[in-house]
Amino acid sequence: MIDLHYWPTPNGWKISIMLEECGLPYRFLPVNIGRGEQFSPDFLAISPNNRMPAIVDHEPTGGGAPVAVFESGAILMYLAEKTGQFLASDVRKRYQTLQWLMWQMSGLGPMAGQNGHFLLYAPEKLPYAIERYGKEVDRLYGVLDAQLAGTGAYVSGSDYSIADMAIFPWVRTHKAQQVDLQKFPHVLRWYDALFERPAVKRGLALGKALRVPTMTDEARKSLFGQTAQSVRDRHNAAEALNLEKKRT
Ligand SMILES: N[C@@H](CCC(=O)N[C@@H](CS)C(=O)NCC(=O)O)C(=O)O
Repeated sequence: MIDLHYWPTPNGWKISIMLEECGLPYRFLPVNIGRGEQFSPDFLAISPNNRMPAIVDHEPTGGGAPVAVFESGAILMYLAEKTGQFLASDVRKRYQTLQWLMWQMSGLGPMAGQNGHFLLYAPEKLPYAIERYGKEVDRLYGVLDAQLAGTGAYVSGSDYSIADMAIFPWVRTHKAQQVDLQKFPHVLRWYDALFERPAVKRGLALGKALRVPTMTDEARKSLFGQTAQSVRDRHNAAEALNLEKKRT
């Protein structure tokens, strides 16, 4: 059984979609990031970056102790290796997929994340930040469109892969990102096709009822007030708690 520590957001959907695609049994453990549950000592022991998603595989290949993985890209690779699905073993195909997975992890995800932040959540409208991230997201959609025009099918070639599963949930946020998909016909064709996949629908539905559409003050404080000092404070608090537990 796999524990999925998850909240219904683009990075979470990558893994709920992959688990549904693979047909692996899993247990959904909500991490309400608006309420600060990502800072609980138990979760930090699995995901020290205080971000979800994370998984714990209680039946790893080859047996032995459970395996915990954080970072959605690493989780997708782990599950692909475990199941032998959605990541080819042929070296050329494998690295086609892995390079587009890294493109999502280092490019589309962070840039769209910042774009969304300055468009939707920043207390003031900052034209420079909005233009900077808006242009970069536009450029990245241009790159994706050209790639999909070339393959005529999926992002890394003729086979559906973990790269598609990483990119799709972020493209799902295109409206909030103020991206007009009509400008990117190959992305639109690919996006519509993926939306029809039953496993994608099930992955997107996981925890849907828990999703809060508006940013509350509590969530804003939990998500946007983090510094190195808040990380240190939490480590110290967890250590103090451990010492206390050992003493009693
Ligand atoms: N690079 C990480 C990013 C994960 C991430 O940013 N998760 C967000 C929700 S989409 C989160 O857990 N935020 C909690 C916080 O900011 O404290 C991954 O891909 O797994």
